[in-house]
Amino acid sequence: MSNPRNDTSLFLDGSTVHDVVIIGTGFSGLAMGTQLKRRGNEDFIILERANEVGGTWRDNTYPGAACDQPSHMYSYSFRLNPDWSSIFSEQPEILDYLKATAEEEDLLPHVRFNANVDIATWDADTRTWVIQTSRGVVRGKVLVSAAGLLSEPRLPEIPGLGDFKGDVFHSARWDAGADLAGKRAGVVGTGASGIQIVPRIAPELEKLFVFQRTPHWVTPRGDYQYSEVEKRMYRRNPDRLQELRTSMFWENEERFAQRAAIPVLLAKAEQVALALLEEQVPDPELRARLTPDYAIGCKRILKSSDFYPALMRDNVDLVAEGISHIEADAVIGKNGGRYELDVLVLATGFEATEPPIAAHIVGTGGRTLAERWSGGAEAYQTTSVSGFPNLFLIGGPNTGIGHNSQVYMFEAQIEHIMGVLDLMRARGIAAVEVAREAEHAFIEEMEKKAATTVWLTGGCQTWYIDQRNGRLTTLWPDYSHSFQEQIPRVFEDSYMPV
Ligand code: N01
Repeated sequence: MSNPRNDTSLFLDGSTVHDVVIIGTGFSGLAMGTQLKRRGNEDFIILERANEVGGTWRDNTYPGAACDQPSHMYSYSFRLNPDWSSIFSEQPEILDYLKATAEEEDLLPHVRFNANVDIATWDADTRTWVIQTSRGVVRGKVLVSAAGLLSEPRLPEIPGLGDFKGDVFHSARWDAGADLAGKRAGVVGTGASGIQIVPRIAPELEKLFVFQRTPHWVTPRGDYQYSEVEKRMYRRNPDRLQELRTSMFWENEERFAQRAAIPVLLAKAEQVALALLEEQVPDPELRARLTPDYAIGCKRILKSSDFYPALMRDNVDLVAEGISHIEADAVIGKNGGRYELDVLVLATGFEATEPPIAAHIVGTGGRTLAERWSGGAEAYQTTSVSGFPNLFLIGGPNTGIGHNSQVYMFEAQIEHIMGVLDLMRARGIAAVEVAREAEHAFIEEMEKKAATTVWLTGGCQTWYIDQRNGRLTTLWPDYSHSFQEQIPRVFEDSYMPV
C-alpha cells in the first residue's frame, strides 16, 4: 500500500463538501480533529502542507530544541502522558507524542498530506469555503485555520545576507546535513531558540560567535529526569498525574502577576535572573553586556542553565555591538570586527504579527484576511473575524502566552468553536458571522487589559507588539485561567446568520 505521506497526486476535486476543513496538523489542528471525532463528527479533513504531522514540533529540529514549559502541562488535557522523560522534554519526544495522537485518535485517514493551501475563498452563494490546494480543490462548510502562531521563519534584514557563501539557515529550518564539526559558526539571535542552540553546538565547533542584538532576561531551568518508578506511579494512578499538572498550572499562573507589572514582583523576578548571571558569568564586563535595560517579562523570560556557561567557553565569543553587514565569508560588526564564518544560523524568530496564512484567506467582498488586518490582527474571542463567515482561527490574535502552556489556550478556543457549531446545528443555520459590535467590544477589552502590562510599559521592542498600531496583538493580556473561563463562552447574539 502506498504511503499517504508521499502521495502528491491531485485528488481533491471539490466534489464533496465536508462539514469542517482544518488547516494544519500541529498541536491545535490535531486537537481540533480529535474533538470533532470524539463528539461523533467524522466529516472533516485536515490539510497539511508537509508530509508529516507535528507543526512547529516537526519543523524545529535544531540541536537542543526542547519545550521550556513542563511537558506534563504542555500536552493535551485529554491525553495525559505518564511517560514524559523529563520536566522539559526535547523535540523528538514531543513530536512522537503528536504522531501518537494522530495515530491513536485515528486522525490519519482525515489528513491530506502535501496539500498546501494556495487560496481559501468564501463562496456566499453556496455558503461554503472553496479551498484551492497544491493537490486540488476541497470544499468545507466551516474552515478552521490551525496554521500556527509561530510557523513562518522571519529572516533578518541585514545588508549582504544574500551574499554569504557558507551554509545559512533559520533555526526552524535546520539543515540536518550541515556538518558543524570543527567549523566556525555564527548564531544571530539570543531568544528562546538561540539560547537552546548555542550550548548544544558550541562543543563541536572550532569557533562560535553569538550575535546578540538585545540581552534577554534568563532564569534557571531546573530540569529533572522522571524515574521509572514515578512514571509507573503516574501510569497506575492518573489522578496523581492530574494533580501534578494542576499544581504546575497554578504555579505558572502566579507568574502572570509579574507581567501585570507589579513592581515588587518584577524586582523579585529580576533578582532571580541577576543571581544566575552573577553566578555563571564572573567577568563584570561580560555581565554588563548581558544585562537587559528593560523590565523583566517585557520580552519572553528565558529559561536556561547552560546558555551563560556556553558563553564562558574559550571557543565562544559574544558580539553585542550589533551587525553592520554580511560579506561572502564573514559577518561585520558595528564595532568594526570581522567575524569569519563557515556557517550562519539565523535564530531570528517568526512572522507573528502578520501571519502569512492571512494573505491566503478571502472573505466576503473578495477581501483577504491580510487586508482586513492591515491595521493589525484582531478577532472576536480571539477566534472569529467579521467579514469571514464560518471561519475560525486557533492560535490567532491575542492567544500567545508566555507564562503558561499554549496548549490550554488552543483547547479553550476549540471549545468556543464547538459551541458555535452546536449553536448553528441547533438553530439550523448554515453560516454565521460575528457581529462587528461584539468584535469591537472584545478588542477594546483587550486593549484596556494590555495597557498596564509589562509588555507595553516595560521599555523593550518585541514581536508581541504590532509595529503598525503599537498594540499587543499576539499575546493574551491576562491570566491563562481567565482565557479558559472566557473564551469557550458563546453568546448567541454575537453571531449573526448570514
Ligand atoms: O525568536 P525571538 P525565537 N539582527 O523572536 C534577534 C517560541 N519558542 O525563535 O531581541 C540581529 O524570541 C532578536 O533580537 P531582539 C517562544 O514563544 C519556544 O528565539 O529583537 N538580531 C532575538 O534575540 C518564543 O518566544 C520554545 O533585539 C536579530 C532573536 O533574534 C518564540 O518561539 C523554544 C535580528 C529572535 O528571538 C520565538 O523565539 C524556542 C536582526 N535583524 C522558541 N532580528 C519553547 O521552548 C531578530 N534578531 C517552547
